[in-house]
Amino acid sequence: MLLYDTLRSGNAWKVRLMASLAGVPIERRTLSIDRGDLAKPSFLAVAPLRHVPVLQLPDGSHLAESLAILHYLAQGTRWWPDTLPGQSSVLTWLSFEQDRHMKPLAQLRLILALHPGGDPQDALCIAHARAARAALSVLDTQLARQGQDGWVATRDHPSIADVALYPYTCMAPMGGIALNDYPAVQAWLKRIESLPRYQALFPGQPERNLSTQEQP
Ligand SMILES: N[C@@H](CCC(=O)N[C@@H](CS)C(=O)NCC(=O)O)C(=O)O
Repeated sequence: MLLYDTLRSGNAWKVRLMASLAGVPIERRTLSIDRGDLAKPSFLAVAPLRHVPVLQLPDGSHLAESLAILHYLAQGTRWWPDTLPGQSSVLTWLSFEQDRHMKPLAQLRLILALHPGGDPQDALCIAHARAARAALSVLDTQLARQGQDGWVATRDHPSIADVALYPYTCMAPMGGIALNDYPAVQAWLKRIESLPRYQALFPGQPERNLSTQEQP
């Protein structure tokens, strides 16, 4: 399968992480927002939502949205639970990720790290920081409730909810959000990074997870 991504997209990182953890081989077609690749007709033809990630499936069709792609890749694996309560709990945390978690963290990283020159005292940044801290507090409370070795939605085994929530939580410090106040989150990040076949933002270079460098 072929993944359309960009080098530093956290939403595409979710997909590459999931594919690696589930042992699904994927090829990458890495585009550049700065070069205008996402506005080109060749990309728009396969990406009606005009965002990465997009995954080309074996039948030639294209699937958009990171969480839909995680759901696709996890079928038949323990990353998508086989009980209705388990599946429903995963959906709860996927909704949380899109509704309250990803956007403020992604925007802060974009404004303050990837496009340097942003002002953390700007009203928009202050609002994003407040929303990001509120989301991390919810996540920390949930992880503490799940126990020392527990996972976000399903206590005994990680699910696609853990994969979905990992990248932007891990990269929160790039947007000025320190993780020291969230001990259960910090321990959970380490558990994810210890999983067999964990994949860093730049494959094989976990020390660059918080890097602003474009070079591969
Ligand atoms: N809800 C979407 C969000 C995807 C998204 O925001 N993608 C960003 C990169 S991380 C993008 O393609 N941005 C292009 C642009 O802003 O022009 C998902 O979870 O996949």
